[in-house]
Amino acid sequence: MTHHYTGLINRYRDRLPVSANTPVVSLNEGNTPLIELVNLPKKIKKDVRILAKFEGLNPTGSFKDRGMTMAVTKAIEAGARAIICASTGNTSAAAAAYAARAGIACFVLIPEGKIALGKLSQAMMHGSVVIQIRGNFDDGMRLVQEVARTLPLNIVNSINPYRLQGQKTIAFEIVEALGECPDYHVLPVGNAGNISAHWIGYSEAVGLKTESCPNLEVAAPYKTGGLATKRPIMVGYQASGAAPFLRGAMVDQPETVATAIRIGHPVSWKLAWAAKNESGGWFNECSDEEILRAQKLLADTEGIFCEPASAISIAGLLKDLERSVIGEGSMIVCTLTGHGLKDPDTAIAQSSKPFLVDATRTAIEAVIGENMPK
Ligand code: AN7
Repeated sequence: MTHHYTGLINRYRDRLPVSANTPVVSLNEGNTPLIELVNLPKKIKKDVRILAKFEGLNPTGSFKDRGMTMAVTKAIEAGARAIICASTGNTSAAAAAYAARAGIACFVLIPEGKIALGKLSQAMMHGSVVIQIRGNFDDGMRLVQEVARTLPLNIVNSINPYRLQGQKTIAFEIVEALGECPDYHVLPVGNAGNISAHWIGYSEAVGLKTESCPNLEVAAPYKTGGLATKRPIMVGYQASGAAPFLRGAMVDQPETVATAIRIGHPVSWKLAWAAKNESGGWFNECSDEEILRAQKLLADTEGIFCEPASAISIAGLLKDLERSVIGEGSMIVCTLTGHGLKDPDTAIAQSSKPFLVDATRTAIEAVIGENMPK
């Protein structure tokens, strides 16, 4: 028996829709750290435990790798030679990387000018065909479904149920780390696949069925239970300018600095409502300002650099702790969905500028003198 970790399909193959003959396409994704926030609870003077599941440490820097290893593996198993997705950035980065690994073609549709630089560089670098559209993610999602109707393309957006199957494994890892489910699980909601996948995973961990699972035929031979005894309350956060779950209706012109979740017509609409309702949870919204403040706060106080869309987990949690809907004594896990390096422009724009001085010892000592803690 080797202890070398080889990705989430091999780790959880008895809980995933794969057979011994399935040709696994993996970059050793998953197994991400669950990091306890040690400074933030003190800073906000709340007696709570907050644990961050840092999905930014996946191979392409976001949680999308969990879904993509499954989606591309099943595409290869079915003989596919090309995959396609619409994306706000991270899905395209993951699709491009796993397609490169599998040796198949990859087409990505992205909204012109509205994806973070790191993500664009990934899709380009891995050799996918990058198609910028004069439209938003929702237009791209519609177009992908239209072209895949006639062309031999395998869609790897989260309407592909294998994506959610891969992404559910995050819940297994959390339960194994804690020995139980947390009281609350908080996370960003964009296209709404991830909250649904979390809920599927937690439900399977305790052995309960859920309306969040889209298509039980593709699910594992339903091997469930035995990992935990109760499910968490699920709380989903949306950017105020792109908050269909708060409005109770689709949003036609979504806008937010958190471009990853600039989505107005989420495809997993029904599944996410099921996760919220079955768990007794709720949705809340945050302004762009609150999102950026939380991103900076996390980076400054805990040394964890996540992208703006991920920081909404923290922004929303701070609000819900403030208004005491999440009470003292609670244990909360928050998913930090993507790495801060994905979006260097937004990070630089909100940080203090570097000093520029002559290359002399006096100049350096002057800056140190002004900035040394007293
Ligand atoms: C960092 O890449 O939809 O609610 O096309 O990149 O499952 O959509 C990204 C979504 C949260 C929202 N955090 O997850 C895409 C895309 C980050 C993200 C979300 C996304 P879903």
